[in-house]
Amino acid sequence: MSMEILPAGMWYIEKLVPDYGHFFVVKRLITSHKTRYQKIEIFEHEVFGKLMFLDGNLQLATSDEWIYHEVLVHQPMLTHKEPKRVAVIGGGDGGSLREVLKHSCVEEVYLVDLDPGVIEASEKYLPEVCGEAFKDERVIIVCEEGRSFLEKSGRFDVILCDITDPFTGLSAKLFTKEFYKLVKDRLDENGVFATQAEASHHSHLYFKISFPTVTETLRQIFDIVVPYTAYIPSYGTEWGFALATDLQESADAGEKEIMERMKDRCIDTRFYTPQIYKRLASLPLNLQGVIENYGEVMSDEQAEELVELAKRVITLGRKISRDEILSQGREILQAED
Ligand code: AG3
Repeated sequence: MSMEILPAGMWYIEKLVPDYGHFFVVKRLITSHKTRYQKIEIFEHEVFGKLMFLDGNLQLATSDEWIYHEVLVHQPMLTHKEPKRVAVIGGGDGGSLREVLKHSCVEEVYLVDLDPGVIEASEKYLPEVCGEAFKDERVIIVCEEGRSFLEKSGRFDVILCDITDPFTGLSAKLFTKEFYKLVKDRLDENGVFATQAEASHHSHLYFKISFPTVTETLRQIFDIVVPYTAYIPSYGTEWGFALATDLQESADAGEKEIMERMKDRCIDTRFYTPQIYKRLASLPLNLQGVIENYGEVMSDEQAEELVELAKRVITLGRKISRDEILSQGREILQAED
């Protein structure tokens, strides 16, 4: 739930799924405004630092955004032997961009975010996240939908999706097999792709697009898919990611190689270590089971349905039963606000 005004001391409630969520006590409101695409809210919290929400969904907290960004970025970047050309889809806050730029081999990075308002807000209110990343001469900023950008772009060594949750509608079509096919076409033959892939332990129990469906959908398109997870304290849950490539050799990189690559590229991290590389991708048995049992292939057609449903329900604003919510996805919940 997002509020028009967020006075200090108020509880900001993020409904994570239809039947549970988090609340954060607002210490100081920094901004609450609408862009053409979404509502941006940034406020300070005693422990989590600054928090940024888009349409009521938490994107980052300054206390731990570096865990999310290091994991999303370094896992694929270190899997590749020498990434020079990189595209970040989404990531308008600049955190992923900052991590990509740490790799000294990088020559060119496209940051492709639909909403210039997120970039502006980050530059203005979250300098600790974006630093000088947007000003780096290797960076090309493109404010465009990720898919239409890739349809006409050149090829990349690494493509990353740092995108919002699919149930919000804006990014649903960046989780489908048609999109992943396009990503594969835009990767060099040694190319590596990675995406955020929703909450690893429970997303499949609530949403149509979830950690196991992202993994399974990627498996339709790429030879090697490595789902991985990390605990992000401000998300209150373990978060899923997925890496995909067609090159077996890259997926087999060992601790020594990763250590050398980190050293050669002068990468300085707060969370990531060469040992973490394998640990992130060592899924416990229950999560392996989730992928096996709930993995489904997502198509554009299904994603479109999801977006339509979200729009319809928001317009109707009707109350619905928990069962209906669970079967149709979290977007319906917003109608209850
Ligand atoms: N990108 C999407 C993270 C989604 C987290 N969702 C949630 N906690 N409900 C984050 C953008 C950071 N660059």
